[in-house]
Formats: sequence, C-alpha cells, structure tokens
Amino acid sequence: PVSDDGDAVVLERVPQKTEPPKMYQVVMLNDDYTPMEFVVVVLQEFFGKDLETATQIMLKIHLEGKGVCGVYSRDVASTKVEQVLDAANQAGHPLQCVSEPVH
Ligand code: TYC
Repeated sequence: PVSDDGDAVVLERVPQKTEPPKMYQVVMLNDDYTPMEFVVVVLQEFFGKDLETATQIMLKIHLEGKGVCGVYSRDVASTKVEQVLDAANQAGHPLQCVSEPVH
C-alpha cells in the first residue's frame, strides 16, 4: 500500500499470541451417604458417561476419596457443578463437587 504523501507503507504482521483457554476439571468428592446408584446416574446424565465408565469413576471416588468427572472451559465446568449440586440437593444427598483449573 501507499500513504497519502505517496510513500510506500510497510505493514508488519504482528504475531497474535492467543493463549488456549484455561481448562477446568470437575472433581467429585466421596461421602458416606450418597447412594452409589445416584452418583452413577449423575455421571451419565451430566457428564455423558456410559454405564460402565460411570461405574468405574464412581468406584474410584468411593475408594480414593475423589475423582475427575470431566474437563471443560470455565463456564461449562461451573454449570456442571451447579447441575450436580442442584440434583443432589433435590434428592436430599450431601454429594459435593468442585471445579479447579487443570495445572
Ligand atoms: N461412598 C458412597 C457409598 O458408599 C458412594 C459414593 C461414591 C458417594 C462417590 C459419593 O462421589 C461419591 N454409598
């Protein structure tokens, strides 16, 4: 291109450094009261797991104290947490889950 006074204009391409979005894992916590069956249904309904995968994740949480249900953008992760806590509250179960940045 050429400027108003006729000089050539050099357009420099500035590399755009776009960071990939930070991702968040939804971690579910064990407790002594929430039925295993309820956790398995939650993992299928809200995290898209099939019955076998949901059962494996539930058992891992039961045995190890906590487990990752999925990894999402911040907004989606916080929506998942909200959905789980709402469903647990409505059913009268103390099930807890949190979202945390993946390091
Ligand atoms: N520990 C619960 C029980 O024995 C089952 C359970 C699993 C609860 C996973 C919460 O996130 C959880 N009924």
